[in-house]
Amino acid sequence: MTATVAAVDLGASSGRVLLGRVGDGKLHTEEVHRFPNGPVRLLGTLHWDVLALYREVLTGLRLAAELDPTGLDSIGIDSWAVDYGLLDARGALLGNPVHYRDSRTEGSTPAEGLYELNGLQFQPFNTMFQLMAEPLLAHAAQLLLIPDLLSYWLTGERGAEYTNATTTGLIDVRSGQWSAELTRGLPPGLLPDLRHPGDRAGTYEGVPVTAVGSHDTASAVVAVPASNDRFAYISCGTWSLVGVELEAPVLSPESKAANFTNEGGVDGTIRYLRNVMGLWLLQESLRTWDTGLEALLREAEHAKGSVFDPNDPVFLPPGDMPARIQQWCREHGERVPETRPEIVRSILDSLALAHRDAVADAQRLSGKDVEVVHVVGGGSHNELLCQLTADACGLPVVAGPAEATALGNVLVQARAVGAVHGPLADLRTVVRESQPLRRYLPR
Ligand code: LFR
Repeated sequence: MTATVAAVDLGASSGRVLLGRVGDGKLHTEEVHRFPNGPVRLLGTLHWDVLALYREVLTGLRLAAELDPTGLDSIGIDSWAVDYGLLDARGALLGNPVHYRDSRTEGSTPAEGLYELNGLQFQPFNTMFQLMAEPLLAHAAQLLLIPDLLSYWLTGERGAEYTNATTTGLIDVRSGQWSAELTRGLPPGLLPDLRHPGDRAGTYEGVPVTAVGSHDTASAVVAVPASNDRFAYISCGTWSLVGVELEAPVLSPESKAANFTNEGGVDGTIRYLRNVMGLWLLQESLRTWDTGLEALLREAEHAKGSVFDPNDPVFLPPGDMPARIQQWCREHGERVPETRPEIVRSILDSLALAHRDAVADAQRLSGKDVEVVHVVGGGSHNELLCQLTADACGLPVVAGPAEATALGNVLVQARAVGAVHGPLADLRTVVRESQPLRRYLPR
């Protein structure tokens, strides 16, 4: 059987809708719609433009349906994590969703014992901390994470997809259920019933909507083209999510101190990883300079870089990134990069070293040894970053696919409708055999 599915993949800087055809162990995808996404500041608060996103999703689904006259077999939606819309008792949206980079969660601190319960690295923007700063909470009947909200608008049905729900901080990492302890004090019924990747989430114009790994990183990890389980991955886009796939969480004090997270993956796996600030540093620099990347990357190859800590929280909010990087170097006695190529080189050198640290820590803390690092996502196109990462890790890097998130979304749908079978390893074989990949050896 061959299936044709539409994958909606929303990233922090762009969204896309892909048409995927899967059958006979082959995967073919075609991008049918792409649109920009980004924060909108409104009366001092940073929001997403969620209605514009919904309109783009509808446009993309219409274009996908036009390309496939026999009718889509399924639709699946993923996006970045942690952010949500609140609904009132009638199901209407209460206020426009707030962006996780908004300053309302500045100064959050994790309670004692939290890591042992939810297994999550501390990030000030995790949903549970946003809820502590949420003025609309008292008026809310239900909370839907972004992909679940869009899915509700398409289908009229509500649920909480598990992989994304694990990023709220409110799921018990051992049971995989909403934690009674962590959700105490929230309005009763706020959190919808969980559904899992592969579950039916309703229908849109007669087409089944399938829950996928609706956390984009969960979908990306599905499409890592690994040939055995001794791999680390870097899902490299706005963030670099660096880690390994495990069967059980690691909740040791060392793991907590190293700020490693245990996020829920597809098929009950654990995404044991660290958030590294990622290409956000570069995106915000280019936005500040109002310039493109290509020429700068070529110049950066021969430029001198300085090393800064990309995970310093000063880099989290939007704003003048080059100035913050220079300021960081000045304050920490590092040579201050002056030219644009030097700043770009500093970003890439610093990310490569942060990738190395995370790959090394993931192995040390989990006891899992890896022989290859897979770089997936848009960052896999950045040749200099891939080479620097291979050099820093002292391991071969396999780069691609750039659209791993959308491919993971497609494959989980295809499996749900019976066009592909088997465990994640089998889905990964389909990716490996259908996608161009590039290998970088450490120098
Ligand atoms: C990547 C990502 C990360 C998450 C961050 C915020 O797009 O989903 O996994 O930590 O965005 O939601």
